[in-house]
Amino acid sequence: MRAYWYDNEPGDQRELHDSGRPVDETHLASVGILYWHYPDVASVNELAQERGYKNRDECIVSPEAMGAVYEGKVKMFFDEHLHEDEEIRYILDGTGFFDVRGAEDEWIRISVEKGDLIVLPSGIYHRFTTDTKNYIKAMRLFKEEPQWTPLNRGPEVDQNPYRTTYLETVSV
Ligand code: KMT
Ligand code: NI
Repeated sequence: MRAYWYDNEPGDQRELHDSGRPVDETHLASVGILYWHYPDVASVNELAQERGYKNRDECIVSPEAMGAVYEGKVKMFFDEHLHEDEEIRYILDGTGFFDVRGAEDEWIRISVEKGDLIVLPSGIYHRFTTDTKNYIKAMRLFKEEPQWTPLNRGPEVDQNPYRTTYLETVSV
């Protein structure tokens, strides 16, 4: 895992877009991001138990696994959105980027690889993309039934109670 400020330059979302300015663990913690590097699934099982995650699935994002819909899916994952639940991903193989909004609404790019586990708090605006290798396999953890409701950023979602509650946790 490595985090840095996104450069906001045009170009393929799958490129690094590294501004050269790192984001440290303290800043990530201040916006509610948690992460660990777990060598195997036993540690994931412990975390899932502690946080009350009953369900999980695995998804592969790659042209081989998705065929013709791959490019469209990658664009969809990259639409800025939030969820009313935490988003937990454990990277089983491959690499990719989670972009999250920092304390002043600028993009932070979090580069993830095999063994990384990331927790995005409910209400944080974020997006996901594969990188130029076009392959990631991730475990998605869910508290209850697998569900995935991205709420895309807009005036209405800005007023969502999970969003406003989240903002209270990051304001100083
Ligand atoms: C997400 O949250 O955008 C995804 O789950 C994408 C696939 S998992 C890396
Ligand atoms: Ni999401």
